[in-house]
Amino acid sequence: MRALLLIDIQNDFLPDGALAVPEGDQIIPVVNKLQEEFNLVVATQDWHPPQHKSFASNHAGKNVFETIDLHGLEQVLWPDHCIQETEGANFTKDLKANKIEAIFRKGTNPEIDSYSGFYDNGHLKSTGLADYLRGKQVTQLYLVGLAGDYCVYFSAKDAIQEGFEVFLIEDAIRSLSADDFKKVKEDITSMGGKVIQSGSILKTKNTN
Ligand code: VGL
Ligand code: ZN
Repeated sequence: MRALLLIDIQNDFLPDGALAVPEGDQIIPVVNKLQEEFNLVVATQDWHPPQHKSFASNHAGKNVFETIDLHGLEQVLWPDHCIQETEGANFTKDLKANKIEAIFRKGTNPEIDSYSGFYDNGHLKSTGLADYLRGKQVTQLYLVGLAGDYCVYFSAKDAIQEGFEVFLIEDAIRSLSADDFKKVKEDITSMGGKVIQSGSILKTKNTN
C-alpha cells in the first residue's frame, strides 16, 4: 500500500505568507493531480502557539534567521508563522482537501520545534503518524510539500528510519534554499530514499 503525504501546504509558507517559500504556490496543481492517484492521502500541519520558542519575536534582541541553542538543540529563529487558528496556518484554499483522511499537527509544544511530521526535533515525542501509516498497511510513502529543506527533509529522514520506502516527488516540493535542497536529495538518496518526478506517477494512468 502506498500513501501520499502532504507536508505543511499552509498559507504562511506560500508567497505573501509569513515564512514564504519561493514558488511554493507552483506545487499546488501538481499536488492536486497527484492526489487522484493515491488511495490514501495524509497531511501535516505546522501548528504553533503564539509563544513558540522558534519565533525570533519570543527572544529579546534576536533577529529572524539567527540561530540559538534551545534546550541543547540548534534552533533557527523564524518569523511568527502558522499560529494555531490563524489564516496563515490554514491549508491554502487552492489545495484540494477532500481526499485528506487525516491531519497530523506538529510544533504545538512551545519549548521545542518539530520539523518532521513524525517526531519533534529532539525525537522525544511521536505524533503517531508512523503507527497510523503502519495500521493502514502503508509501506511506500510519497512526500510532497513545503519546505523541502526543512519539514519535507526531516519527515523523509524519519520515514526512512521508521522503515518506509520513501519517495520525494521533486516537482511537488519547493525549498527555502534551492541550494540546500541539493544536499537534501543527496542525503535522502544515501539513506536509501528515492527522488522522482510527478510524471512517473501520473503517466501510469493519465494520458495528458
Ligand atoms: C517549516 C520552518 C519552520 C516547514 C516549519 O514547514 O518547512 N520550516 N517551521
Ligand atoms: Zn514552524
